[in-house]
Amino acid sequence: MAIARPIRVLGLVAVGLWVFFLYQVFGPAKIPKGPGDTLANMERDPNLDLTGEPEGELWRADKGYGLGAEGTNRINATLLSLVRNEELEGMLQAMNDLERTWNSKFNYPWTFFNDVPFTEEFKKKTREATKAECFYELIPKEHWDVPSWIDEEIFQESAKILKENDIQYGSMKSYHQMCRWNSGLFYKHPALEHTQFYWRVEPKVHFFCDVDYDVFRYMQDFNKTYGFTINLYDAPQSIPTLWPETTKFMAQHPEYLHENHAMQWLTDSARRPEHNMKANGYSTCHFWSNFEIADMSFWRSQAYEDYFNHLDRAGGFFYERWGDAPVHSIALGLFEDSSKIHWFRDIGYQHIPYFNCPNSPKCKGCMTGRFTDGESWLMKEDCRPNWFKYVGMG
Ligand SMILES: Nc1nc2c(ncn2[C@@H]2O[C@H](COP(=O)(O)OP(=O)(O)O)[C@@H](O)[C@H]2O)c(=O)[nH]1
Ligand SMILES: [Mg+2]
Repeated sequence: MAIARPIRVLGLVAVGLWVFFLYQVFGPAKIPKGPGDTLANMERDPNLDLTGEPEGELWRADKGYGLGAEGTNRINATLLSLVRNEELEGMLQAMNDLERTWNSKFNYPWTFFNDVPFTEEFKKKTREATKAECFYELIPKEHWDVPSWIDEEIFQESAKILKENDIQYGSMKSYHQMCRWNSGLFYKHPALEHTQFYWRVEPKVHFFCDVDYDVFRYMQDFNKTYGFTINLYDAPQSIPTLWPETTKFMAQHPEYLHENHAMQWLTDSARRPEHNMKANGYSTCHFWSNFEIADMSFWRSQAYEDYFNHLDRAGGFFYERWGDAPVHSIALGLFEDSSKIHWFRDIGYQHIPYFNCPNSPKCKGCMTGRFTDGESWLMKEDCRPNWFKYVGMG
């Protein structure tokens, strides 16, 4: 009996679909190429879980946080921004976000730093964006200038290599100066001599969640040295000799290694082996330092002073593009008790193109659990899973 053609076609399609189904179920297991390669390979983001304030007794803004002398509960801390006059609009936007969500309740001062004097317009507009005190500081030449031992010709040659490797800002000298200043000099500015804690704020960043406790008091009371929101992989070509220099330094100073270090996080090679290989033994994982809430006593310690001087002499701030983020992170991972490093999961934050966006009724304007609003391949830049794995979510 002849079967009508449409029925034959339908039958063939049905058989084809059945074979495809069986192959999906019983076929070879799919090997993920790496974390974040596809959206399906992402681990569950802890930001999807309901997030509240940190546990323990917190200081509220109901008393002791008034302006000036009334602010008896404020501790020795400042909001801190290195910024250019041309970035005024972005600075105002970041200030408005942080004032709205936090500082209008606690009135911590703002300290602005620049390598050239701030304009009157910059001072006027930023003063208008806060009730708190504002300070405007010029960076001393000897802190900003390229050090005498850096050779201009080698710098220019190195800049070409960085460019070939697509390292952003590689040939922009001021970017190298900025990274060096943020690594080892900002806390030596005379204006910060009597200040212990800071919260670093960059122009154009966003804050999304109401924070109703004194974050600096939290750091102090719970014995925290460093607070972060985002943890990333770095471009290995920007730091090929940072880890080798670090291991040289550690061989000279084994006494600086803290017994509760985060070496496994620093040297992990399981998650992104090629990164570890190209960075010569460093995972490249780092706290993204455009956000940092930290105790400057750590940077002022002998261990960090010696480490920074070693790196500074090695020249990689200019001949490579060592960032303050990996430098700070390596030092913290080696010299500090890792339980003193805190993930501020409750502070909603964005610096293009990454977010920390918790699941909390206190947050508005970001999508819960979203890590990036850029291309999906950026997902693999997330190193938080390794921090959580080796150290935890404290
Ligand atoms: N005063 C001053 N600030 C700078 C300079 N270069 C960078 N910054 C600041 O350093 C921070 C990081 O620079 P940014 O351009 O945001 O770098 P990115 O975040 O790595 O893309 C920002 O707060 C900038 O305002 C500079 O030459 N002078
Ligand atoms: Mg920036």
